Amino acid sequence: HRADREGFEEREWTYVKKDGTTITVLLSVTALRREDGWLTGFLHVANDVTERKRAEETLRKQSAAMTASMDGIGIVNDRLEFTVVNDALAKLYGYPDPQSIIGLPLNALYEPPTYERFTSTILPIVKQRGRWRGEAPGLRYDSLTFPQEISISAIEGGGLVCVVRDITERTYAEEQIKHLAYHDALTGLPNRLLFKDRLTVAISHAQRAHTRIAVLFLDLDRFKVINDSLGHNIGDQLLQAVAGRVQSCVRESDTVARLGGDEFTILLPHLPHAEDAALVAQKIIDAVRYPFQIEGREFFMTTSIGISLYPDDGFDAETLIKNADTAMYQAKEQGRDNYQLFNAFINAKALQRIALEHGLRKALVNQELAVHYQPIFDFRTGRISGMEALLRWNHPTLGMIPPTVFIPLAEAIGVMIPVGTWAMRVACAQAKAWHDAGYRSLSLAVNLSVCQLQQPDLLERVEEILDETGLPARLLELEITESSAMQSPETSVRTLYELKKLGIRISLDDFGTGHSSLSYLKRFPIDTLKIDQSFVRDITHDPDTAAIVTAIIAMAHSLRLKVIAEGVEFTEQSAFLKKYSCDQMQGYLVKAPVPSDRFVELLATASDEASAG
Ligand SMILES: Nc1nc2c(ncn2[C@@H]2O[C@H](COP(=O)(O)OP(=O)(O)OP(=O)(O)O)[C@@H](O)[C@H]2O)c(=O)[nH]1
Ligand SMILES: [Mg+2]
Repeated sequence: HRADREGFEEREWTYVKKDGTTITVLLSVTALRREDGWLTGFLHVANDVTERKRAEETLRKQSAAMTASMDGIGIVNDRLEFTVVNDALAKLYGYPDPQSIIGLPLNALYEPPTYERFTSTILPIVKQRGRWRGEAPGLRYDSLTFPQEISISAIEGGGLVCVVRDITERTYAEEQIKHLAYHDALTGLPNRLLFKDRLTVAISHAQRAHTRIAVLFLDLDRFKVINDSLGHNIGDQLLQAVAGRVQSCVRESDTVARLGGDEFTILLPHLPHAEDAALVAQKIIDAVRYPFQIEGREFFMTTSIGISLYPDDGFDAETLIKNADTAMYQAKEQGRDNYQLFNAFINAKALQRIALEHGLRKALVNQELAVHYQPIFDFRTGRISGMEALLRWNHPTLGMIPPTVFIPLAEAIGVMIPVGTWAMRVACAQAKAWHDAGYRSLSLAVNLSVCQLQQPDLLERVEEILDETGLPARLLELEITESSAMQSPETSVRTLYELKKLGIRISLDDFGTGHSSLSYLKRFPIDTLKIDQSFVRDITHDPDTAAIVTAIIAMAHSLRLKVIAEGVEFTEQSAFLKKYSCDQMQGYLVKAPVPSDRFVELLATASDEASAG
C-alpha cells in the first residue's frame, strides 16, 4: 500500500457489473493516522468515472484523427479566430506550425475579395443550413494563393469547423484537359469550340452595348498544292507560320482560331466602324503575301477572307461563322487573294429590313417560330413553380433573331396579333399537357404586346384559347409592360379587369424602367410585379440599387403583390433576393429558356441547382 507510505493513493479500477457492462471507478485511499503517526485505518472513496473516461477517450481519438488527417482542419470561434488547427492546415498554408495560426482571424488566410464572399454569402448560408461546401482560393503565408475545396460546418454552441483540401493538382489537370478540348494541337490557337464560346460572349456584350462585331473567315489559297508536292510536314510548318502572322495583325483582345485544315477564323469584338473589319482583312492579306522561310526555302502564299458582321449579318455565333464562310467562297470566286463582305448581298439596312419583314410574314406558315419556356423558381418552396413562355424566331439565313428585334418589327407591320395569339395557344396547350402529366400547380406566364392589349376582341380570344386547351384560368398569368398599358390607359384598365374576371392573373413586366410606376400600380388590377433585370444585375454591388430593390419588394408586399426578379445570374443575387423576401426569380441561375421537350427534365434538376447555391 502506497497510501501506507505516502498517506494517499488514487487508482482507477475497471469492474464488470452483473449485467456484463464495465464501469470505471476512481478509487482514492487516504491513510488515517493518529497525531503520533500511528496508523489507525484507511479512508476509501470510490467514484464512478465511466462517463468521463468515455468522453476523454472520444476526445483523444478525435484529436488523433485530426492530427492524422490529410485535410487541413481548423476551428474558429464566434469572432472568426482560429482556436484549433491541425498540422495539415498549417502545412497547406505554409505556416511553420499550427501554433502560428491559432489566434489569427479567418481573413488572414484569404484575400479580401474571397473573404468578402465568405462574410456576404457563404457564412449566411452556413448559419441558415448549418453547412457549405465549395471552392475558394486560400492565401498562403508566402502570399501565394492556391485553389482549395473547403467545407464549413457550424458547431453547436458557436464556432465553425473548416475542412480544407488543396486542389491544385486537380485544377491543373482540369485546366490541361480544358486546354486540350479548346485548342488546336498544331498551332496552339483556340479551336472552333472556344471560338464559338468567345463569339457568343462577345455577342451578348455587343447586344447590351449596341456595338458591332466582325467575324473573319480565312482560307489559304491552293494550299493543297504545297501539301501534295512538298508533304504534310512543310504544310504543317506553314500553317504554324500563318497562325503567327495572322495573330501579329490583330490586337490582344481579338481571337484568332484554327477551325481545321487551312481554315482560320478571327473575332474582332470591338469594332467602332464596319469598315475597320475590311482594314484588318486587308492587313492580313498583305501580311500573308510576304514570303515564308521554312527549312531554308522561301514560300509564297495568299489567302481569301470572308467577313460577317453582328448584328447586320446574323445574331448568333453559328450564323455569323456560316455567313463569313459564305463570303469567303465569294472571295475565292472573285479570283482569290481578296476579301468580301457577306452583306454585299443584303447590302443596305433598308433591304435587310424588307427581307426581315418579308420573312416575318411567312415565319408562322414556315414554322420558323417557336415558344421556349423559362422556369420560374419559388424561394419559399425551393421548387420550380411555373414558366414564362418566350417567342423565338429561327430565321433560315440570319439564325436566331432576338425578340427585342422582331417583336417591334412584328408590331410595326401588323403581324403581332396573329403571332401573339399563336404563341398563347401553343403555350396554353403545352401548360395543360404538363398539368395533366402531374405538374398540377405549374403556372404559365405569357407576354401581351401593345397591339394585343389594344386588340378589341382580346377577351374573346383568350377565353377561346382557355376553352380550347382546357388550361385552368388560374394557372395563366398575362404579362403587360408599363409602357404598353400607358398607350391607352382607359381601355387597358377595362380589358385587364375583364381578364381578371375570368380568373387570370396579371403581372407588370420590367417594373422600374418606366416613369409613373407607382400611380399605375393603384389603377391597374395587378397581381405580380416583375423587377427588371437591369436592377438585379446591380443589387450586389450598388447600394442604391439594393435599396431600390428592397423598397420595391416591401412596397409590393404591402399592396399584397407577389414579386418576381428577372435576369438572376449569380448565387449572390439570389441570396440577396431571398434575404429580402422576394417571392420568385427567373434567370440563367435557374435556367435559360428551353424548348418544351427539355423543360420537363429541368423540373427535376433545376430546383436542386438553384437552391444548392
Ligand atoms: N499540312 C496539313 N495540311 C492539312 C491539314 N488539315 C488539312 N490539310 C490540307 O489542307 C488542304 C485544304 O485544302 P482546301 O482549302 O480545300 O483547298 P486549297 O488547295 O487550299 O484551295 P482553295 O482553298 O480553294 O484555294 C487539303 O489539302 C488538306 O489535306 C493539316 O493539319 N496539316
Ligand atoms: Mg484552302
